[in-house]
Amino acid sequence: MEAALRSRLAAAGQQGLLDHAASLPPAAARALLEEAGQEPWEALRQAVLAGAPAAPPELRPPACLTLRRQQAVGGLRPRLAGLGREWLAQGRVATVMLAGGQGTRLGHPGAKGTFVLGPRPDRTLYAVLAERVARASREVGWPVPLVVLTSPATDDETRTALRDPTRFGLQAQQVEIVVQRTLPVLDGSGVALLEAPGRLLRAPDGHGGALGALEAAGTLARLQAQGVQVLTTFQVDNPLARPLDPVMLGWMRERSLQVLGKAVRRASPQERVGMFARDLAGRLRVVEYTELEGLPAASELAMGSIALHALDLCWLRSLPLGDPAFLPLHPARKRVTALDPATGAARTLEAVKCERFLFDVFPHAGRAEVQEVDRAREFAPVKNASGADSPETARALVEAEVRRWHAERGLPVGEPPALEPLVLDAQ
Ligand code: UD2
Repeated sequence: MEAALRSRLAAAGQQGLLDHAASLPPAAARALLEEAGQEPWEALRQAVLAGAPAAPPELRPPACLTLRRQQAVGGLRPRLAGLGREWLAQGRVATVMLAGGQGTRLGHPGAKGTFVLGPRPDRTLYAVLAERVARASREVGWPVPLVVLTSPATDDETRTALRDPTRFGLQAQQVEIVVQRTLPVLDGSGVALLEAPGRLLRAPDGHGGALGALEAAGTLARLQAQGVQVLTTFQVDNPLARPLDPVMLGWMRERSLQVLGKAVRRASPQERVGMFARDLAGRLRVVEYTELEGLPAASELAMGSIALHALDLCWLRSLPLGDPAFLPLHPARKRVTALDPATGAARTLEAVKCERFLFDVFPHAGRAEVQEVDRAREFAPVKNASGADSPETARALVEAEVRRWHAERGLPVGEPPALEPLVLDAQ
């Protein structure tokens, strides 16, 4: 085995790893080679050297369902909301919160879900979103399963924050935490980096890794056995996310869709959102904002993904989720601190982490649509420490929505308004 592995690693440009292993005590060398033997070095190196998978050049803007405009048509929204609430009440829906990312841009130490959005000190992103799932569950009379995807970088803190789900109004067994895998980080020439002697430098494998992790953990099979038909996915960094939106679920049900993605009109060509598009075969896809450059149709694409998707679980499980090569690798440059094996000292350098994206399953769906939503009501990203998509802009958006929500119901609102969970609504 070892000879074959050594020649495979050498052929994949990892001779440096072999040289480093030779400098280690035998047990450490064996452990390192055993770990290295599990990794897709050829695909990683290809991603680093060739860049992201090229999007088809003939992409066109997708047709969009804009329920806001249609709500006057015979009360479509309330009817869909009724269908969605029925599915929720029947236990047909589960939701996955994506919380494995390293919130580097926010400058928040640790798991982004523990970031306090305020105004009260207990208003963390985890609290605001977990309470929203709890409130919606109470409204429909069913404890909707909440799966939280973490990575080794966020798992401990997340388990601590969510150790007692009843604090957020959830039932004890309503929350499941699943850890995604990681992938080796490479330098710009595709060579593996070390975190410490005998230890590869690694980073989370992208939220596309959620699917393989959920399948491997048996979560998808268990949910399906419980009668769940739709999995919605949302991000921990959007305090206005409505993962159990009955209108979205009703449309999914009405149209027997396999995928429904929520979108907002992109605010500017620079807005950091993936863009929905259809290829010539009519398949829906999202082109990430980091990969739009040079795309002929880029300027025509208007609908940006807010990373809130509904996925048909039976269809999802028909895909080869367990095959690591199923979803393409997307390289992203990132400054890291790695060990210089030659000197044994730490060095900071521009490296490449490779991720898989959840939305790369969209082109495999025969029936996939896009629902345009109202940005002010559903999208308040917390990405950067200041400026656009910052805690300040997000807080202002959430407060405005909480005021609007109370005003629509003729309810008084506290000052400053508590970021109380925005519950299910069809407005
Ligand atoms: C994401 C979307 C972008 C747009 C935007 C809206 C992707 C790749 N890009 O941009 O198209 O929808 O959000 O705000 O989705 N995460 C994990 N595991 C990982 C990596 C990320 O769980 O290995 C989570 C992370 O915790 C966060 C979300 O995925 O909740 C997206 O994080 P990101 O930084 O990868 O993507 P971003 O915010 O640049």
